[in-house]
Amino acid sequence: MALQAATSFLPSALSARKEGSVKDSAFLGVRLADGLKLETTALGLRTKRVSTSVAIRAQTAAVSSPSVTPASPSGKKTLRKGTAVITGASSGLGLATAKALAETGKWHVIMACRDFLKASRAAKAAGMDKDSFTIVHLDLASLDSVRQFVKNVRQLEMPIDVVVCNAAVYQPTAKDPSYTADGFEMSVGVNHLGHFLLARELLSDLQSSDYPSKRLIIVGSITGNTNTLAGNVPPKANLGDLRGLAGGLNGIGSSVMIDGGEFDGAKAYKDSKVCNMLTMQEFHRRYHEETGVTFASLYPGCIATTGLFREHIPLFRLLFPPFQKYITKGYVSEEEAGKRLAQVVSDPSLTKSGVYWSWNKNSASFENQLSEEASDSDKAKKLWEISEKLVGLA
Ligand code: LMG
Ligand code: NDP
Ligand code: PMR
Repeated sequence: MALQAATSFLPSALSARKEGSVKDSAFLGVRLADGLKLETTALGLRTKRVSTSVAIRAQTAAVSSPSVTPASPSGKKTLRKGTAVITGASSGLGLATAKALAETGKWHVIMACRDFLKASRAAKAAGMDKDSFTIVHLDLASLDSVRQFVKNVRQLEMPIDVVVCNAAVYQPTAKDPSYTADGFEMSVGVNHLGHFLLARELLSDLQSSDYPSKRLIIVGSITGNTNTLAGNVPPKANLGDLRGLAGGLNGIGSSVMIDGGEFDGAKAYKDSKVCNMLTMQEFHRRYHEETGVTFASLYPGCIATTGLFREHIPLFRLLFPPFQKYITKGYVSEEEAGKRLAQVVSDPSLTKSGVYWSWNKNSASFENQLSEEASDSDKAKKLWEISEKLVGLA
């Protein structure tokens, strides 16, 4: 029996909080399947169409499959559907990966997104089957939202087989820092600290999954690796002795930059990617043997057309794709990058833990070398311990 996970979120109010109303109506093509067990969850959602924060009453229906591997009519064992949580699946790499996995028919994707309407429209525009995904609200710029997400996702009563920490913000033109709800500089707060808490919380769920290959993937990048040309374009990543992070990255009595320096949005992003790659390795060292979970990171190629560059100047956005296509030749389409990340999620040959995957010119995967800083195990340990304190785990 395949996983029957037809789920929907049906907003009954887009204005004020409106409790208790359950409508069996389609929303943006996502319909609640008949005859399924209903569970109701209130999810706080942010939308770009309305200026104030709104709460959307959402209904979720989920039927989870038995966890044993069932037999097909032919007598052959078939694998149940896997469930993969992907953060930032409303655009770019996350969306392309969700689509690639959903299209196989072997995966149900939990799209962990901060903007429900955007995610819903994006899934529809990508042609994803409405039964192949569930959107659950997650704003990584708030630790409360991360904790609430973990509760909500557990209420779905689906196994969690793979978690992909993909979402990110990049603020190359910001003159001044902005902050998460908990007062951390935004890039490191969202890209690293929000994901750090999420991954730590969901590790037990991964551990209890009976899926043959359970994976936690944290998306990295070449630009955080100073052993490459791209990683040497200023400003370069550098975590220093982590003094700014230890001080809380809040700009009050401590720097907003991990190394204690002046705010630089491009550097903060690259630093956050180093944190992502160090965190993956520290997870591997601490938990691979004990849990059997595969921990991996990757550089999917330069996906020069995604929303990541939305805050860059228009001239950059115009020139960057042709520059990457014709000069560096590092360009990949969103579709190709999505297939690459989908491989790291599901390919039976990519089960090795602690690896930073990259792809060569023929689109073949290989284990890549990280820079000295991004493979520094002492720094990874220190980063882990400070991050634990900042997100309230220690
Ligand atoms: C910063 O500027 C901004 O200040 C910051 O706000 C933020 O936006 C940040 O990373 C984002 O960028 C970066 C700036 C400075 O780079 C530029 O964008 C300037 C562009 C200059 C154009 C040069 C001509 C290139 C060819 C023309 C193609 C036309 C298309 C242009 C498309 C533009 C999009 C990119 O960068 C510089 O200072 C320039 C010097 C960069 C050289 C870096 C290379 C260092 C090499 C060091 C060798 C390392 C050796 C490692 C080897 C490892 C081997 C294993
Ligand atoms: P996009 O901007 O297209 O996607 C980023 C996603 O993150 C969006 O879905 C965005 O949501 C989401 N997001 C941002 N902030 C939050 C938040 N506070 N809470 C929840 N979700 C959030 O960029 P990419 O697809 O390019 O980036 C995806 C990953 O790929 C990143 O980790 C990036 O570092 C990495 N990467 C990208 C490369 C590239 O060339 N583009 C190269 C190497 C790595 P929303 O849609 O609501 O804005
Ligand atoms: Mg870079 C040699 C190849 C190469 C590759 C693979 C990338 C990837 N870049 C390369 C080279 C260069 N870039 C060179 C020579 C320059 C100077 C002209 C250059 C510049 C540049 C800028 C200004 N590149 C950039 C920026 C950005 O703002 C992007 C960035 O740093 O975002 C953090 C970026 C990127 N270059 C890449 C990749 C993958 C990015 C963006 C995405 C990321 O790391 O997530």
